[in-house]
Amino acid sequence: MARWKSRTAIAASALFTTAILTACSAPFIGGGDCSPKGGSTGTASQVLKVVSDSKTVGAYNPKTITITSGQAIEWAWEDTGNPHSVTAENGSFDSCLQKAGYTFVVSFATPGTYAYKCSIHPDMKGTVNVT
Ligand SMILES: [Cu+2]
Repeated sequence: MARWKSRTAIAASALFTTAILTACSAPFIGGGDCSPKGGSTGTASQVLKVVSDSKTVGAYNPKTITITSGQAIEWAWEDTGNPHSVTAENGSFDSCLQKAGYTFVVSFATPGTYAYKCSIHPDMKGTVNVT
């Protein structure tokens, strides 16, 4: 008499591996189709760091900054793990996705509150208050 064993355990293992790979894939938007806009060649009065963060992947340090109209801000990328962007909510400036070592200067001529974010990390936000 012959006895046969079920091998469904192998199929279950393959399905589990596929699920993990799908969850980890993230789109890399802006690598080729995004051109930086709204940048300035002027001298910045303050420098913000673009750093890594354990909760939001990336962060702007400081998150909120205040300048007077006519001044400029420089963002300096320091996160060596992930690319990030400085993208204005109103579309006026966009650095596109950049890596550590990159710098981006934006000059603000008009008083107001300017919200910006990273194009691929929704929890990565910052605000520029121009008085
Ligand atoms: Cu980011």
